[in-house]
Formats: sequence, C-alpha cells, structure tokens
Amino acid sequence: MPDQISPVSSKPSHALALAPVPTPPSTVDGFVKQFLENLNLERGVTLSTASPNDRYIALATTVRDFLVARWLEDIRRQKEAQAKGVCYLSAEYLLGRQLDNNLLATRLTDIATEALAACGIDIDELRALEVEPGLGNGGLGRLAACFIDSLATMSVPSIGYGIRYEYGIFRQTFVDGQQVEQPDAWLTLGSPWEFAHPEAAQTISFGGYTETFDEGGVTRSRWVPGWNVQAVPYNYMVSGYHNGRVNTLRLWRAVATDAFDLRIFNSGDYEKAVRAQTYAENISKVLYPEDSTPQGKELRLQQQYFFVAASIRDFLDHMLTPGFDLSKLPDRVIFQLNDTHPVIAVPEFMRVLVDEEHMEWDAAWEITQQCFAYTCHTLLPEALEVWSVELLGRLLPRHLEIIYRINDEFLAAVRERFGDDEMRIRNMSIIAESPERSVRMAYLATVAGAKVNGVAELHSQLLREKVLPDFDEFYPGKFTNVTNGVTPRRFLRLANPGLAGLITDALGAGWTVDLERLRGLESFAEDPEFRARFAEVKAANKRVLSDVLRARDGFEVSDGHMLDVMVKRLHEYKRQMLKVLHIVTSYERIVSGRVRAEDVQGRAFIFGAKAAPGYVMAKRIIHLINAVGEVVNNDPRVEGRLQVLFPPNYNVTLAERVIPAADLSEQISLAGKEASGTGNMKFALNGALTIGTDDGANVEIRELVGDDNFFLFGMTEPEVEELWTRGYKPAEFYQQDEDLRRAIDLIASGAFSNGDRTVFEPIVSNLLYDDRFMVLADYASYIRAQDRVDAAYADQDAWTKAAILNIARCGFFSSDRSIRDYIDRIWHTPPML
Ligand code: 26W
Repeated sequence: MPDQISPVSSKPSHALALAPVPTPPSTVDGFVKQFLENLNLERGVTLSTASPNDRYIALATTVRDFLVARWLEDIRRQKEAQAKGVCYLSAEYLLGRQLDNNLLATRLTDIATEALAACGIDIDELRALEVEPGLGNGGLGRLAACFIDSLATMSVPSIGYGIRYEYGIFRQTFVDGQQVEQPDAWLTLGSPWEFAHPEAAQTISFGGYTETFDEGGVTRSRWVPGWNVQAVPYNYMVSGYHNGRVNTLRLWRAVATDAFDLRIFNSGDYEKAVRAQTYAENISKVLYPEDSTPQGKELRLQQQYFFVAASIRDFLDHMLTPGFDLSKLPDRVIFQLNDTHPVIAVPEFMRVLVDEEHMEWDAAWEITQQCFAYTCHTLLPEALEVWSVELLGRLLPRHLEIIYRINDEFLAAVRERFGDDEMRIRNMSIIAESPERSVRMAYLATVAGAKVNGVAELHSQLLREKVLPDFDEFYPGKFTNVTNGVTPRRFLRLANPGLAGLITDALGAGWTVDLERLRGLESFAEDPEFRARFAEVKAANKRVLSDVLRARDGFEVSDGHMLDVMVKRLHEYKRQMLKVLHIVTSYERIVSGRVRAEDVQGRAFIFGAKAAPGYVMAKRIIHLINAVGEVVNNDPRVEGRLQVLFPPNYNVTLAERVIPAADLSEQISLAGKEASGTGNMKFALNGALTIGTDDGANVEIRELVGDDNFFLFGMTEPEVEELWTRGYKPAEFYQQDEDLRRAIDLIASGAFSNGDRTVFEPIVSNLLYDDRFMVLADYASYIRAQDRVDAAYADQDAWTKAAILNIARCGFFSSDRSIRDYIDRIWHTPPML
C-alpha cells in the first residue's frame, strides 16, 4: 500500500511536509503538559473552566496525537514498500469505544490515569463520556472492526473503507416493555478520533444515461450522469497492539456539490434552494437498521455505490504512483467484499478501467477477477440482496450495461461447459427473471470474485452444497472457508482485565498477540488454587456487571445466581423464543407446585437484543420477554430463584461488561441458520460454558473444547432438513410434550399480559402452526440440556475446570488467526514488518 492520502497534503518531499509531531508524552508530566495544552488550544478552556466533555476531548486528543507520528511514518513506509495490500470494503463497522483500545495499544493507560489524577480528574468519569460509534448492526459490522484491529496488529498493509453515517444504529429504549427507537446522534459532542479531509473529496455521480461513441474505430460507451455529490473522507486511526503500527479506516461522508443555490434562494423558494443539499447529504445520513431482510430502498443502493466508488477512486488516485501499469493491479490490491453490500464495486471497477482508462474489456475483466474476493455472512435466502434492473438502470445505467455484459459472457461459458441446460442457465444467471427482473448480487460477487468464502466450516459447506452448488461445480477451487474470529485485545485483555492478569501470571503476556498460547492453561485447570483465583475473577466481573446494570437500568442482579446470557440481534432463527419457553417452563414448574422453589438453581436470565424496526414478530418477542420478566421477577412464589433482566440498547460497550460476567452462553439457533456467530467465541474465551446446537462456529467450538465442556442439544442440520422435507407439524410436539403444552398455554392464557390473551396470540399461533425455525421440535432436547446445566453448575469446581478448559482451547478463535487464513487462502498479502 503506497501512501494513502497524506493527512497533511500530498506535497512533494515527505520530510518537508511533516510538522514536528509531538513526541509521545511517555512520562506523567509530559502527558499532563500535553493534556492541559489540548484543553487550552483544542478546547479553549482552562482546567477549572473545562466541562467534562472538554476534558474527555482533550484526553482523546492527547492520546490521538501520540498515535499520529506512528501513523504518518506507517503511511510513508507503506508507500515506499509498494507492497500488495487489502482494501476492506464494508458498509458497517461496529467499532465500540476507542479511548481504552488506543490507550492499550500505546501503553499509555497507566500514564494517562496518573496524569489525570494529578489534575484531579478520575479517568473513569471521562471513559464513561465516550459515545461508541454504532456504525453497524451486529455480527458483520463487529467482525469488520475485529478484522481491522488484527490487520493493524499483524502489520498487514491495508485500509478499511466504509460510510461515516451521521446517525448509527438506533438507540433502543423500552416503553411498557416494547422497543422504541431513538436516533443515534453520536457526533453531537464531536468525534476526536477522526480527521476530516474535505480537500480530498471525490465526486460521485448518479442517474443520467449512457451513450456510445466511436473513438479511432473503436465503439466506446460513456456515462452521462444526472447528478452528483461530494464524498468527503474522514480518516480514523486503527492502532496495532504494541507494534507501533497504525492503519487507516476511511469513512466517507456525503456533501452536496453545490451546497446552496443562491439564485433559487433569492427567488424566494428557500426550501428548493437547499433541497439539493439535503438530498445529497441524505446518502450518509443514517445506517439501515436491517440485519437480515433488505428493504430494497433506493437510498441503500445510493449508499453502497457512493462509498465503493469513492473508495476505488481514492485507491487509484492515492495508492498508485503516477503512470502505474494498471495491468499490475492484482499485485497491488485485493478488494475484500464484506457480504454483498459493496458488490456494486465490481461494475464500477470495470467502468473505470474500460471507460476512463480505456482498457480492453477482456483485459479489464481479467484484472477485476483477480482484484476482488467475496465473503458471504448469511444462509437466509431473504438476506441475499437483489436489486431490480429498473432501479439499477435508473440510478446506475452504465453499471447495469456492464453487469449485463458480465452475465452474457458468464452464461456463454456456462453453456460452453454444460451445453444448453436452460434450467441451469436460468438458475445461474446473475439476472433473475422473476418475480421482478433483478440483479442477484451474490451471484455477481461469485462470478467476479477470485475467491468466495463462508465464515465457519458448516456455513462454507452449506454455501457450496445448498446455496450456490452450481457455482461450486462451475468454479472448482473458488469456494473456501475462513472461520470467524474476535480480537483478544478488546474482548479479553480490555474487557476482562482480571482474567487477562490471571492468564499473564500463568503464561506470560505473549497470548495477547498469539492466542493459541492459551492452550498452556489446560494444566492449570487441574490446579485448585488457579481454579479458586479464576472463580474469584468471575465473581468480581459479576459484581462489576451488577453495579453497571444498577446504575444504567436500575436492575438489582441477585447474588449467587448463574448468569445465563443471550445477547445478539433479535431474529426468529436465533430462537430467543426457545429461551423464553425455558424460562416459562422453569417458572411454571414452580408456580404449579411441581418443583419447590428452593430446589431450583438460581438463575439470572440476561437478554440483550435489538430488533430491526420493521420486524414486527421480533418486536413482539421483545415485548414478551419483558412481560415474562415483569411477572417472574415479581412473583413471590418464585422466591427470587429466577430473574429476567433485559437491559435496553445492547451494544459493544455493554457486551464488554456482560460477557466477562457470564456463566452460560446461549447459542441456540436452528442448525443451518447461523452462519458463524462471534458472540459464542467471546463467551468461551471469557470462561462461560456454551449451551448450543451444532450450528455455525458452535461446531468448531465444541470440537475444540470437547463434548464434556459443552452442552449440546437439538437437531443437526441434516436432521432439520430431513424433518422439513418430511413435513414439520409443530402442533404435534405441543400435543406430545406436557411441559411444552403447559408453557405455551401459560403464555396463551394471558398470564404475562394481565389476562389479555390477544397480546401474544400471534406468537403462540406462529409457534403452533408455522414455527419456521422449529422451536417446538428442539424444545425437549433443550430443556433436558438445561437440566444438565443445572446439575453441572451444582459442582462449582467441575464447572470452573470446564470453564478454564474452554478458554485454553479457544485460542483458534482469534481474529488474528482468521486474518492469517485470509492471507494464506485469499489475499496473499504478507505482513510488512
Ligand atoms: C441488507 C440487509 C442485511 C444487512 C446485514 C443482510 C445481511 C446482513 C448481515 C450479513 C447480517 C450479519 O450480520 N450476519 C452475521 O455475520 C456474522 C459475521 O460473519 C456471523 O457471525 C453471523 O452468524 C451472521 O448472522
């Protein structure tokens, strides 16, 4: 990666352009000096007149400035090296708070804490002020954030490209137990971690028409756009852990080309005068809160094209030395497509090479097929994006032409290989003829990508066998797997300092960048003293969590209860409803007198889940969870043995508190539906035991930790398939299982809705007569597994041993290992040490 936009300006000799960058205040005094200077110079206040936000911004600025030197140096080195690098294209980055991660990466945590204390400031107060950038929905967005952390820590030349949404994922509140969305105005108090570069804005076009013209006997096409916007880059530093490396995350903001039409304004039509501006700026206004069912909205396609077009232009303008031979592009860059959302980058790349760089189509296509790779993150057919040719033709007429030509040549090759098998041609065509003529983006990504990967072994297998079998047959060797991972810096070292300290005492500190070293803990599982220290760490994390939930939501977490945690987006395939049926069953057993409360293992059921605003059933299930909690938490017959806690607005910051405190990790999706899961990895690495199906990465977790240390239940994917084909009748399971019948009848009776049977009727009838994700079919096996959990938890020593073995055997789930797999199997971009 040659030089990116030098944050200063692309003046000639680098050394000249660099102002003396402040030397890192590696002393408390130095830090105090820098901090106070930033208070004065950046905020224009003194220590005594500073507001808490002034102090936070000054602290962030001081840490940020420390990183700038490394960043500029890195940019220079990458330019010089002309090394092949990764452009990670993602519509989402769920970054989480930045302060602590940057303090950790720069070894400044203690110095900053002392320096602020010297100024009479408690750093914890400032930490709490940071608003996390919620520029993502869930798994896919967080994975992107873990990956750029690993790319920086592993010194891989790379840049993340995305969208700087003005409003991130909505803030969730509960009103009468129902989800209410609030806009996430995360930028209100400023964002100290970004550098704006309006001078490096790119012009992005939309609409218009295409025309062909003759040039030297060659018929060429050109796009005559209808309108355009400015894409302004905002650079974020991505600091490597203790390696002095800083990579860049470049997020684009949409700004109107001509902000304000004075002529129209003076004509008195004020609204019209600014309409263009608002229309343009709408493009990066807000993140689409769907994480499974695309709405097919034009603005969403505008967002996708906007950021990929700006990123490709930015790469070609700023990463390649003038006169670079474009045919060598595959030696310089791999664009990784984070699901189908950025796939419009493929026809855009072709447009630039053919229309603007006047490259021959075949040569351009040859290059394109080597410069792109596609990661699929889902198995739900409805989550695979398709765009109508009507909309594409209107918004991006030249791109539709290019897609048609790609498809024609592809189908010609298919016909070549398989003959006139019309069914196969129709099934493989990038263009779907019905229900509406539309472009299947996953097919386009598969045809264009050098490699296609799933995100867990089972997922990649199902992609090849069930989702894209024709393509797997047509492109031998194109499909591969890279199992997801999570960054141990944020989700172990930062989120669980107690456990991190314990591990470092036992194994030394190297595990933070070499997580497989955790294997060394296996022997410590046998050590009662180590088990006692681990149990103390878990208990301390539970106390921290209960303090957080008391301060944040007024919850009182009962002491000594098992923390049974289910935190992830609300989706029927993730089966929060199965968890609800377990809670209702446990409750019903007590209130029906079949079980004495004092004989029940105390449990606190902790939920965290946002539902896409338009996902009605998901919002109903949220309402039911809160309603069940209301009754169970206040029923004296339960004697406090069961507690349901649903803190609103689950996000990265809350995850960092909940995961280290958990005993039981709920990973209960229907087998064959969860592509991978990454929460499952975070829980296992923090010493929670998993109750789960053989789905996604659960399979690989169970294989590594061992059956004795994992509570497996439910059908396997082939069994699900078999039952579905045989014809699944959920009501039969209801009739045959008394516990299930009692639980469902209790919900249907209105017991959790003040006797009003109508409120949750849609949920009950959906379970009895539809139940697409087979909650009822897996219920009995799940309840039996939960009884095994209760029995196991009674033997705390054995439980602790199993917890330590989970940690010891889950080093594989580091995102560093995932990145290594991407480099070996897809990118071939060795680290630049
Ligand atoms: C267009 C609507 C939309 C938006 C986001 C459709 C699909 C998505 C994402 C692909 C959904 C998502 O986040 N998938 C999750 O990705 C994780 C990272 O690979 C996996 O661990 C989860 O299993 C998968 O559900």
